[in-house]
Amino acid sequence: MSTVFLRTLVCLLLLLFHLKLAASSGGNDSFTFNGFGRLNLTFDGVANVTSDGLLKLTNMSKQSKGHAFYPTPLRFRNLTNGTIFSFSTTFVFGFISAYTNVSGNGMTFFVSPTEDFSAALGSQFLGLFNQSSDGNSNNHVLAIEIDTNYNPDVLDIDDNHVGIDINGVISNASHAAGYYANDNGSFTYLSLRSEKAMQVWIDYDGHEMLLNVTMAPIRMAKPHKPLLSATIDLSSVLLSDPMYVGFSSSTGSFKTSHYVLGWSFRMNGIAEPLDYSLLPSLPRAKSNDKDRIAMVIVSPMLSEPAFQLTSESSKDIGIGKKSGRWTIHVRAISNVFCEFSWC
Ligand SMILES: [Ca+2]
Ligand SMILES: [Ca+2]
Repeated sequence: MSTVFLRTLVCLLLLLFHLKLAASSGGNDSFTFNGFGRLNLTFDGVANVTSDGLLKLTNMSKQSKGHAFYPTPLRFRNLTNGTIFSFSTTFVFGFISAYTNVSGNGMTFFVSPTEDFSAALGSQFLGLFNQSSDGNSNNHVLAIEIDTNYNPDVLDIDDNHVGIDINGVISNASHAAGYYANDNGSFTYLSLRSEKAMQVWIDYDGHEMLLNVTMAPIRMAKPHKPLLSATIDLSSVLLSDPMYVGFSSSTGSFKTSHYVLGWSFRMNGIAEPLDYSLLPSLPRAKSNDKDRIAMVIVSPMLSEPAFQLTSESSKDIGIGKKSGRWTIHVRAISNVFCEFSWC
């Protein structure tokens, strides 16, 4: 009798499992997280959820990467006619750096066929790619990057931008972080290093093949004009098989924590607005704990340095005499050192 009962129970559980899969493949998936619980997401690398419900993608360690995924892969393609569904997502994020004036490297929202990013690198690759895989059309990855490090090797426009990435970190389109005012269209620059929470909206119109990315400070209504707007046929990027949605983040030389406070997603519709009153707060780093990476302006007329530089590591920035010449070295980008010398 108990064996029959157990078999019945197993059959029921299998039926429920298949019903869940069917629900996740019907093109109507949606979810909203106003703050996170550990069971809301799956994690990789240093990513985790804090006790107060913050998704913490990186944790103030250098050369790190973290990923968080919605546990169930979602179907982005209409199997009847092969087109890509419209979708929309919004999230609130914020970065906390160990330094007063730099952070790095950034984070992405991504759609990927795999949860396995073990071969991906941090730093400018944002935990999604490496030197070999970057730009490969077989990646089938769409990412929206929020980037705080200027990496000229991957054609970054500056050290404070948002980009649309297809299969690699050389962006198809990118723009300095900020928003356009609804009344007069003027552009307001937003510093990603401000340690203030900000919101991003990503909307893809499958019929128009139009991808819009919009951002604003938290609690501001979504601006009418997107920050980025690009016509992209995602049918060559997103696969027929269900794909994972989530966030990646990486650090390089600068110790930074990258946080997500809330996240909403909807296939074939507008993502449910986040409830700001329910979101956890972005932690504040104590300013007197911070190191300062100085901007260095060197005058060749000086015979001795007339300023004091401090850094958490003499490897990042240093000053001294080399072959009788005063020399400043700055590790500005990953392991690239810049040296300035004068007599
Ligand atoms: Ca970068
Ligand atoms: Ca970039």
